[in-house]
Amino acid sequence: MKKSSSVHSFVRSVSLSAVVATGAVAAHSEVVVKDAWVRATVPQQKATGVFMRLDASADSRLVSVATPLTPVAEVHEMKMEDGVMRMRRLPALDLPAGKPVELTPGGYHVMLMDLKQQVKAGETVPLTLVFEGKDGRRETREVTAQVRALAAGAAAAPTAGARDAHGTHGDHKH
Ligand SMILES: [Cu+2]
Repeated sequence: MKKSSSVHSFVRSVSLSAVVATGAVAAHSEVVVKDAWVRATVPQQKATGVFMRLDASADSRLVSVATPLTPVAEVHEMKMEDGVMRMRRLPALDLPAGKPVELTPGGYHVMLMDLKQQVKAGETVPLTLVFEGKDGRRETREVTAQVRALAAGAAAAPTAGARDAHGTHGDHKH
């Protein structure tokens, strides 16, 4: 008995990542994750942002993110409204087919909150991303994000969020 070719739809674009699927999966969405990075924190800072580029081959959504750094990781949107930078939580981030979505400081981002320790430049952070296709099928992707500091000159830029400001002190004790 040969269980041969079920419905095989060939993945048109060759993915850079290793093949995650175990077995034949019919026409599922393939999301390519690029340049994932986490903004470094200063001591006592409780929140930071995760950024990346998501390129979906079929309509899908980023529905959750998990990391060992904290149990609280949310997808946020930041945008200017009436001259004020506002941030809100999204239930999911839409990833239209063939239209890359950038998560950037000042835009969409994954917010890590309740951090227990400092996140230092040069470290790497494992992330587990869960994508959901239009058919409701979920796919889990493991990626490694690099921790980077923002350039010193960019300190005034609206970045990982208003919450950051509360943890920032003007005087340095060290
Ligand atoms: Cu945020």
